[in-house]
Amino acid sequence: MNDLDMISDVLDKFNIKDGIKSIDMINSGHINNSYRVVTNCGTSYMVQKVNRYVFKDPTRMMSNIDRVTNYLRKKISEDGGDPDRETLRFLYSESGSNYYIMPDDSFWRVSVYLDRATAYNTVVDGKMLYNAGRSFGTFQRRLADFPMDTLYETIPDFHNTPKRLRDLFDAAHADPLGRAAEVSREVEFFRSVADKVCGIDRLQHQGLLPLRVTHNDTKYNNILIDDDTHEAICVIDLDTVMPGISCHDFGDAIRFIVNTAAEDEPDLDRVHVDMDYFTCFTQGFIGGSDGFFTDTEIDCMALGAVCMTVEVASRFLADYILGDKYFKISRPRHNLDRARNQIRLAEEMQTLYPQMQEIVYQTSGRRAV
Ligand code: GN1
Ligand code: MG
Repeated sequence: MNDLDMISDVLDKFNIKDGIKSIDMINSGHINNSYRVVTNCGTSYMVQKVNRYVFKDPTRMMSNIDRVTNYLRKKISEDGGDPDRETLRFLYSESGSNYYIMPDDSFWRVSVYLDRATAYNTVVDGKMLYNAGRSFGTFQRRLADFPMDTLYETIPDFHNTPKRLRDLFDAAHADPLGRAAEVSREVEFFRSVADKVCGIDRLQHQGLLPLRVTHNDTKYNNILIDDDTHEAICVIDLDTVMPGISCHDFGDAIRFIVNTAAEDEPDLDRVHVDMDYFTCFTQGFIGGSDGFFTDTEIDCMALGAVCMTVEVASRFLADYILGDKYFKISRPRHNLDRARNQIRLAEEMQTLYPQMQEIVYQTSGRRAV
């Protein structure tokens, strides 16, 4: 059965009985299947089928999400905010959990859809970027005292950059589909930057960078912007919230935001780093953090941008070599286009690294340690 035919049965399991008025597929994510469903009463829900190839144990992911969202609700209330607008609320199904496994083993969840708010796939203005930066920073701050050890690792080694690069080299070596020859230049790029981009991982292992509860997928379209106020109100896509490194959250957001082209733009001449956007987001994320980050974290933020761009490029390329099993594609060579795009972006970031570093220092009022 396809997803659309199942949605009404899924809603039934979540005790939503008022009939479906409309269903729209949301195409921005690369992993789960997401639908906005409006019922006849006019209530909107986000209905999602979780990707079980990517999330091997989605029940653990939903347990993380349950505890993190409940914790955030308390923190938001304490801050005088509106928990129903500033964090996600997942519904409980007839089985008592915040998910439901259908007879065909598909894994579903339903959350309240926030109206009058938009997830943007492209940057519209700097003020919104600043707000997004603040909001991702606030997300980490609010979770600073969350008992980190109780969180499951929803995808093991998710931002383990050395392992991601090893996986790519192994994929190129195994070359099951004969695709490695055409990407030998790209694979060489990863060998040339490996030592540099693994620097954050080394510092973390030396105990110089703290683990925090981080989001780990801070794409710009993973934040909802209020249609009226343009405030970044709610961080969404909590699937990879787990212990991580703050510079990775900063860097992953930057790699998406500063790109003057879409992440999968095949014309590489259109791919550049927008330094104004870099500044806006940095001012929100770091400037709005009231000294939350350590000096070493500040020192690694710009490197985090290069690191996350290289890492996701390696993941796209490995997926292309292995037959496009992880990221959804909508055309042949889509993952190769994405990988080449991100490599180009990372190359330009390396050139601009001193300027990025300077902006981070100026914003934080701190210098290299
Ligand atoms: C995926 O789910 P989505 O589309 O927000 C991926 C991220 C990548 C991103 C690249 C669980 O994010 O790690 O950075 O694509 N999420 C997962 O666009 O692998
Ligand atoms: Mg995601």
